[in-house]
Amino acid sequence: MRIDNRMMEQLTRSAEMAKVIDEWRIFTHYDADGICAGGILARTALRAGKRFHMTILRDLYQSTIANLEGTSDLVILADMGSSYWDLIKKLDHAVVLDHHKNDFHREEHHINPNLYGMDGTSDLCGSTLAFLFSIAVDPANWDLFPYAMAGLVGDRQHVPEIRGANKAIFDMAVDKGLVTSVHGLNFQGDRILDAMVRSNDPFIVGISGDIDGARSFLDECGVDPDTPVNDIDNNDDLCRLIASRLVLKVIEQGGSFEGASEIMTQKYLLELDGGIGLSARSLSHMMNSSGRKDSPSTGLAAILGDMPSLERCREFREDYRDGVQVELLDLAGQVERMQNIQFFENRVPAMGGALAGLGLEYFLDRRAPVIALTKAGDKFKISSRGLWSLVHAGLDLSYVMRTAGERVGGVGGGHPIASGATIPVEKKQQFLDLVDEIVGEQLGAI
Ligand SMILES: [Mn+2]
Repeated sequence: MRIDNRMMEQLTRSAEMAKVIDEWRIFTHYDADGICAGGILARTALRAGKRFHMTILRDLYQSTIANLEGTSDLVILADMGSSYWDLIKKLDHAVVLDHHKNDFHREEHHINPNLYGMDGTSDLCGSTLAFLFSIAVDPANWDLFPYAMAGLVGDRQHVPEIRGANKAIFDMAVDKGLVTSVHGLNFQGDRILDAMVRSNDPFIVGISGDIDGARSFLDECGVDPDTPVNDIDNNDDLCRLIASRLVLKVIEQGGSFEGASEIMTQKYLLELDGGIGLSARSLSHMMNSSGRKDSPSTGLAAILGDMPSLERCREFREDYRDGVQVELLDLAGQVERMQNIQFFENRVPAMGGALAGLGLEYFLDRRAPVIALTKAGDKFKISSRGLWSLVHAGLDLSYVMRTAGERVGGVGGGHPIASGATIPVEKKQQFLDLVDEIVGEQLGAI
């Protein structure tokens, strides 16, 4: 697939506008995709001799845009902005590089794959779109591709395979030697035992968070627990033996097709500045964790080449991974079932989406989307997650969250498979009832 020509022409026109403005105000989202998009834009700005100011946001509010009124700076919104396009377009110089669904039509400087016949859920993410903008500013920015790749993996657009415009960019990056792909076990870490025990994705009951269980599993496979993960990846027979037994375990624990397919994976190996080798997944997790630990600027600094920040992101990642695991081990007992959905009250801020997604993929009822509610002051922050099998059956969580959110005086939106909302705390039950009803309509339940 080629990248849509009209979109590329628009990116070029937006890049031309950007090149003549010296001050760039960049807004981006605090997840891995957003931070990577922001990092790519920051480096693009620096290389073009611009001053930039970056704001990394959990949510974009109308007031943020209202405050920009009258500025002569270039305003770039990455991984967000489409929903406020009617306000943003009134600014003198603004570019939106978003991939979330919206109700607008194509207009100058509003760049969103959904407006160009592509699917923003799978074909292009915030960071691959920011990357296209970056190479439209200067083709020498191709070397920033590793960050686009990490963002793509962060938004899970590599599952079940890299598609659409992402694929076109990826293929070119492979040709340029900017990424190497290797098939192997989907465990991150040096030694197999530690990598399996700490793994949340795949989450394998009796192995994840269970060192004795993992040890005896490896024993049954005849594998030394200290074997480097790389050595197993390089040994086809051993790799297949372990993988086939793990797939069986995931199926036995009620895991989804997506979950079972996570055991073996395509690993995308990147090389960062200073010759640092990392997998796209590790880099994306590091960026994601810096955001979740309320320090997305550390992730940004790492992308700008600061080595201590990269190290700090690695620590954030370990902490976050362990924290998610503690919650996952306890999740099954907390989930409540309604007719068409299941939900839980999440205890740890910024973990709701991850827990909902992982729980659904690996051990919760695969027939019902999962809603995580996290209390924040007088609001609930809602994260909802589905599976592709549910989306193919008609589920559109973007519509569900927007509609149910608005009906109880909140806001919501996102992607069909993963979406969010913010609602007044006292509307919890009304909101859940609405979500249950709309999901039931979508999935054709009685
Ligand atoms: Mn994104």
